[in-house]
Amino acid sequence: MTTGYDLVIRNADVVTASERFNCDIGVKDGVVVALARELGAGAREIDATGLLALPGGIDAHCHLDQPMPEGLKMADDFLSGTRAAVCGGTTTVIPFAAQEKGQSLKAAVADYHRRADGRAVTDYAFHLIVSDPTPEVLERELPELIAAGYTSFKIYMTYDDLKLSDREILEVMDVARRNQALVMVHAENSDCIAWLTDKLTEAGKHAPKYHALSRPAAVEREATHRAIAFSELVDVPILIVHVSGQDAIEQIEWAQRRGLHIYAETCPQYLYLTAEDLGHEDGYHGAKCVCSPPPRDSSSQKAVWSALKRGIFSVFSSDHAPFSYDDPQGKKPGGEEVSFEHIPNGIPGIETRLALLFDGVSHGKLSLHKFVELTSLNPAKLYGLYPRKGTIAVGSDADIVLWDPLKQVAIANDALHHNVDYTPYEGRTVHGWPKHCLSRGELLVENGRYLEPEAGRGQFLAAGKPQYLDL
Ligand code: DUC
Ligand code: ZN
Ligand code: ZN
Repeated sequence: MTTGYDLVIRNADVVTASERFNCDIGVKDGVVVALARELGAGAREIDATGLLALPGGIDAHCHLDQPMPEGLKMADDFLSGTRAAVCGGTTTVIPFAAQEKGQSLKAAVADYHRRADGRAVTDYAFHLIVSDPTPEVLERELPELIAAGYTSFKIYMTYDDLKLSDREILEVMDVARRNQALVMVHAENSDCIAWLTDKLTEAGKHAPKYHALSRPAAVEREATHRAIAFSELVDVPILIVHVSGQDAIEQIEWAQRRGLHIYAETCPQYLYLTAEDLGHEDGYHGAKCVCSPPPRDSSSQKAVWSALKRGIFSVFSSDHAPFSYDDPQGKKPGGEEVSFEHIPNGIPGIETRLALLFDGVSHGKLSLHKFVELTSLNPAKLYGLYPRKGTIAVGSDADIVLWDPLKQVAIANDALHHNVDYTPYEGRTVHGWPKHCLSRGELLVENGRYLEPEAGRGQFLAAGKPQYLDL
């Protein structure tokens, strides 16, 4: 029996994806070493009476300090982004090391490490973004990077500077199959978007609301179906990211019923925002909610809640893509209110992700176990971090969040810790909020107050191979 704990959390109501039990949690050297009643004394003790002890959240889709095209800059780097993450109950982030066309993938990874090192306060792994699958990338760089702990990569079916042709998508998926990596797909049809955008702008339609009309559900549905077909042809599991609503969900359910390994992710914006939030003919404030795919309508919101509950989605991420509103490098490029197709895509959400989903638990839309599965266990498994991350168990990192399930919080940007000048959820009240947050046994947030941990304490996590989930 271990004695002399660094930390003991007393009377914790521990909840994992499958269990709920009341006990003390003993922590030594950053790792959970005991789960039992009446543990011996710890050098430090936390009383968790009345709180829920959940595994730290894993935000498996967020963008931090990602290099941007000329003139644009993300508002959050690894310090402000992980600070906001931990204040919202997230203890591991997985942002993207993005390859520019013409750039070596390894150079992109090295550059991204320089951005994270000395800055992150939570642990982090990297996904790759493959935008230029040259023979060198496919045959040498990707297999070597996968072996070195970068076991997931995102590909785009849209955006001129990122998109791959159908042939290139097949080649990348084939590398994933041969090396057991997971391909994440941004599924929107590029030519449809370009055609619709031209029609809208030629008709003088430039307001942010037209962003949604340039990327209707059919655009996402078609690309989702095509990605599924490619996955079937190559015989490799894939994960469709940021699924926005009913149409794409139907495609994914259809594939899952056929026994295909099609995983899916959704995000808070598809539960809480609609296309109406992109505004009306006049005004530019709707730019705050411009993201892709765009938010849909209230019936799609219901479909997303239902698919979360039914296990169609495996992962719930923020897709935090931080551009400030009043910022010439953000939502007003060059200081201008620009036509919708030039507004940088993405909304902030790294700190509010978990509380927004937890509110669904508080209102009986989702079980607490499903919450843990979607926000911690499944991303840990799919992205090769389990069992170090994703659960509370002997031997796992002591990434533990003590939630106050009864606390009501009216979300206000002034109280958030990111570096963005707005939140799309301003004024929305949620039930349940993280009270204390520990990363590897170190208290980073106490009573909701950020304790200013040392920048750079976060460790890089070399990811293992994906552990595929039953669907
Ligand atoms: N895709 C993302 O994954 N994030 C932000 C914008 C986008 O198109
Ligand atoms: Zn995307
Ligand atoms: Zn994203």
